[in-house]
Amino acid sequence: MKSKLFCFLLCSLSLLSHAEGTNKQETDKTVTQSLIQNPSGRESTSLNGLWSYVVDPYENGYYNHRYQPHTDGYFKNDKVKSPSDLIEYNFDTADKINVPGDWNTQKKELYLYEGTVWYHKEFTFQKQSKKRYVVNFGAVNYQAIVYVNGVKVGQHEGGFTSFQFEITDLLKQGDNFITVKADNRRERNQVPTVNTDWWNYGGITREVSILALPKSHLADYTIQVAKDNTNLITGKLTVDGKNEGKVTVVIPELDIKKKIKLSKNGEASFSFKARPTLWSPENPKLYAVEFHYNGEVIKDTIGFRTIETDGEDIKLNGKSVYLRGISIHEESPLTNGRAWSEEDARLLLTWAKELGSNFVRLAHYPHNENMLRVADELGLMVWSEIPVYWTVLFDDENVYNKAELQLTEMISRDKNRASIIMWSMANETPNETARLTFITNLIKKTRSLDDTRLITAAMDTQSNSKNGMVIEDPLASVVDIIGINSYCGWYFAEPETCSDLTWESSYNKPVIMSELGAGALQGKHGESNERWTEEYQASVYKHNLAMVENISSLRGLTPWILKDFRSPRRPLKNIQDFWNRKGLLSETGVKKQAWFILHDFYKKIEEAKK
Ligand code: GCB
Repeated sequence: MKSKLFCFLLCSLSLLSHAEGTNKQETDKTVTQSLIQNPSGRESTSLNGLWSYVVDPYENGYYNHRYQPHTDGYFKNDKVKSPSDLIEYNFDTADKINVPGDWNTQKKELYLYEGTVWYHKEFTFQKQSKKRYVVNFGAVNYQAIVYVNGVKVGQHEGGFTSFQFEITDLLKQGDNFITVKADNRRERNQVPTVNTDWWNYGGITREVSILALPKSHLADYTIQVAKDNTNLITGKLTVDGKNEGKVTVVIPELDIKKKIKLSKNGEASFSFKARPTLWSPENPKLYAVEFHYNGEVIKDTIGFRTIETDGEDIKLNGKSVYLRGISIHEESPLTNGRAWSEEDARLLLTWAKELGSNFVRLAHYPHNENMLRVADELGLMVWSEIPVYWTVLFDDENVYNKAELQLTEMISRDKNRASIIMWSMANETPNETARLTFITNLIKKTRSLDDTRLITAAMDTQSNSKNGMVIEDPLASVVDIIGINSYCGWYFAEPETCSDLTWESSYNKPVIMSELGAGALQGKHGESNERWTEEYQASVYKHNLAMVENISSLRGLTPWILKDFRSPRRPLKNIQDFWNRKGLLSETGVKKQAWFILHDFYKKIEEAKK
């Protein structure tokens, strides 16, 4: 297994060297890898805190005047040694910026900036000879090239997933430096593509740490109850390094201590009997689970549950559930920008609970790990999604590879979170053949990585026949749960007409109304037919909620959206000012009238269940 991690390192390096001399757009191929599972459960050194930064709109620190990569770019961290030296950057005197954190909301002048920023941090490190070291980035939006002590260790593309590089040989005893070229330029062949409806926050937006691992370590594990038998706990183990024999899995509360023998190549599948209390929103039971291997004890907290569909029903632990959901972007009033911390996660998800939710749609990209861990703890079921949004280039193989990489990294990081019940492949994609092939391939990949969760996509294409709406996007036939985004009363029709709008589905699958909503500026009042007033938004909710009650295959909804969020598509002065105003809460968390309408609706549903 040693080869896996090293391959990642080497493959990245070889891709980089291949990339040199070519134009940036051609360097897109990235390597799929399985991540070191549970970085926060490992011995680690945090690199969070203040980093120096240099803004580099022309990528001067990377390319020379012939647009060839420099061999002595900013990553070399060269210093003036004699007064005649010409060096046009200096990380020692450069301004500082917080990591994690987007640059847009930390630096006024970078609010709308899109391009390269160099991040640099110097740190002292005590290396132990028996350890291997891996640098773990929670996320960098969108492209990152990472250098340790002036040497490239790899590159990563995709703004919302973790990535890691082994740096054992590059780390020094004592003084070290790490440099990251972060580039959030939007390009047509990216995932997402150039146009979205959210802010393109740039930078090192999630935590950074160096993991200290035994030479041979348990790189990856999966643990869950068997799909068809909740008295059986099953899993998989993957060791990286020399096979040291056995991994011990301990679940103290269930009196479990199992020694699992590894195969020659350092892998094992296991299953043993146990009777865990199952995880659910009513009782989000989590167990402390430990993995002991080669001197390392990895601690995790794991919930056990099953999820399946049965005709038009969604069944959690064998019982039908109705998903009282809400959509959420990864933005918090605590940061005023991209959210990343446990506090941010707790604030957002506590609001969702207060609303009466048992389910959240984490739109439109994989959120930070704290969101999933807090969702596990609070008992919120989760829809987790990759940014295959609107019109990515569906007929471009490279773009497919990028989407598949993000999907793989999302599943690799989060497969042990009980809260996640469905993976979403895409949002509002056009009904075209290339699109269907692209998403069908993503679905195949998902099922090969995780056949225990459900697959969904939010769809956009419904025909408005004489009798109402008909779900007829062919994507509906390849997913397990049909997500429908529909803005009756906002993008089409008068709000009052929505109550009577009918929906037809011929798929015998559960349907979730994955978006509905309307914009309102918190504190703006008027008649219920006046756009942007709280009354208008409340009226849209009232009539849409009447509509959803009549959709027989509907098993839940995730209205758009918990909180106002930044979007450059929303310039209307004194109303939007670059905020999408469809939040039930203002950007600072003040409730609008529609909040109470949805809250009462969810209360009614919950009470009807009793
Ligand atoms: C949608 C998109 C979402 C937008 C929303 C809107 O259909 O899925 O990303 O933000 O509509 O506000 O228009």
